[in-house]
Amino acid sequence: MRQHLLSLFITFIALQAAAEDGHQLWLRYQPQNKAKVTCNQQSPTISIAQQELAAYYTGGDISLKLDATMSDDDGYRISGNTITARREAGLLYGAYALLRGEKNVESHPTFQLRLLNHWDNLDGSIERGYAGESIFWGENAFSPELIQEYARANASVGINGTVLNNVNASSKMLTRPYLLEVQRIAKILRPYGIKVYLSINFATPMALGETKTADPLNAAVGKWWKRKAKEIYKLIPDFGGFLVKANSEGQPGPGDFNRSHADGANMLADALKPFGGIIMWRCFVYGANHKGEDRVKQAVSEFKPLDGKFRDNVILQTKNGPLDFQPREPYSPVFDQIKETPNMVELQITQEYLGQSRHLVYLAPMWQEFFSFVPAKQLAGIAGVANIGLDRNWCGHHFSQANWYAFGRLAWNPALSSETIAKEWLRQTFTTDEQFVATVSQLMLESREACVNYMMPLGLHHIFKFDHHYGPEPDGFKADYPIEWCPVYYHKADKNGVGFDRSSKGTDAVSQYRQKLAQLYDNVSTCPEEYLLWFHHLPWNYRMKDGSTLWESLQYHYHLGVISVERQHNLWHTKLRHYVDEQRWHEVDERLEDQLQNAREWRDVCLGYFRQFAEP
Ligand code: GCV
Repeated sequence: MRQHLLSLFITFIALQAAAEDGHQLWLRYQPQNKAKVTCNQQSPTISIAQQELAAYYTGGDISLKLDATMSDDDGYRISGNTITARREAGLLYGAYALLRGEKNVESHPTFQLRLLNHWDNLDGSIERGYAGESIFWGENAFSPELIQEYARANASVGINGTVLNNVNASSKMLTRPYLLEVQRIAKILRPYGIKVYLSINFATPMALGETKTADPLNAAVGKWWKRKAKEIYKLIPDFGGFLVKANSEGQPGPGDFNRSHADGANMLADALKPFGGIIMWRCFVYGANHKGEDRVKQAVSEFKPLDGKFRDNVILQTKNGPLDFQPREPYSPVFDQIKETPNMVELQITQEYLGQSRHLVYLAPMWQEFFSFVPAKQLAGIAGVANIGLDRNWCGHHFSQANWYAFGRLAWNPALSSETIAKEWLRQTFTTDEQFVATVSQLMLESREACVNYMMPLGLHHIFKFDHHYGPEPDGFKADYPIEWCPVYYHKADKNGVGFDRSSKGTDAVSQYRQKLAQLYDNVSTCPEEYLLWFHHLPWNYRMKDGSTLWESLQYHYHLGVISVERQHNLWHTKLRHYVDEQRWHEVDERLEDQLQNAREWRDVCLGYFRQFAEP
């Protein structure tokens, strides 16, 4: 009996050791301890680069060199067994690049600001988080080891900044106990080349009862922020700056005191300027000053008149699309209209509107679509709303890790193809078997279009279930919603047709786009079909380019979306099984099954709803 128990115990331990829970992300180097790594200087960052290479590099000894003649950014050069960089962080990025397999290259980041935005609340919950609670805040948070692993993962893909809290920010964030926490986090992230930033509540001094108002032009308010900046920089000398959501979805802002976004941003910018900090001011505003105006036009209406009126340490941060992280949107015309103020783009890694952590949707193709319209060189930075939580595998779905990885890689080089990134990630995360890599990368590349098809094809948008945004609710209408949250407001389906008329005959949102595109989108016969119902309201029997009617085409797309997921699930369930360890295979399989059911639900609910108008 004892013998039996012992052997059971040994089997249990062996299984535990083999259990593959995804926690290691794409960082699965095998210890080698073969390389001798030297450097012409020493620092905590350089030590990390040395340790990583000494432990895992297999190709011989390495020398690291700081070289002041290289261009002043985070770039690196790998030449034979030498990594050269201008900055220490560059040596670290070069080390990870070498471990990833890069050889004889010189590489420089396109964006100088490559930031994650965490929508983490101080109680540990995460707004639109689908992978457990916050790694930074709340009862279970703050494990220095975990934060170090997070830092390492980010550094391995070149992310150099992180906003630690939700843009719907608590005023408590800037109180002493929390700032001390920020200091502890910053200390762990610093050697990995990662700066910390905070989201702030614009009314903080007033909310804490330390000023009577939060009016940005009030002298006491300005002074309060200057004092606060001094306090922050004393604790965290390399603090990055503030991210601000103001006068948006109920958040306070300068508008509450009849001041403009520029007044608000500039007051904060002045407070951080002496310390080198920046203000990232979000353009995600609607409702407040523009009631009744098409929501997708409101950011340009609000910010264009202020263009050029911001201090030089203010950057406007705008979501990729003008609405809200839909599976497909045309790009935001803010990027065409704001010319005198630096812009940065906010992408959403967490899949709020793309199946959350239940669906396998690889987002790189969506982000590249954005860059095909908005050249990266026009942008001062890039931010990604993180999909990271306390779940053992960090992101909920094993494949959601690919979106974190892809965000970092594209933030470094937006010209990398989605396919290259997918393959890189697969080889590091699962196996280098080329059959597996070819099949799964193809599956990943098709996954976003599949999602658009089974959720909202042909330019449909925002027909999600209220609030949680997971399933379909095309009939969603409650008089007490803000109208901009009602699906019926967006699809406008009735017996005469479907779609939102944003052409020059409708809300004229098309006119916010640069000339050529404005014309292209305005004219129904030249408008790309993937944006058709975004820009036009059309009869059900409208003829599509392939000769089918709009109604037939809509049905075709919904079915196609479901068929794609069926195929993906089949592949994973049968052909791909033997390439993947049991735990990860099983967890992905289970989620693909859920995804399939949810895709069918989207198809059936949406087509069922539209049918009553299309086939009365
Ligand atoms: C952080 C959408 C989301 C909100 C989010 C907001 C924003 O409305 O549903 O959860 O709030 O965007 O980006 O500020």
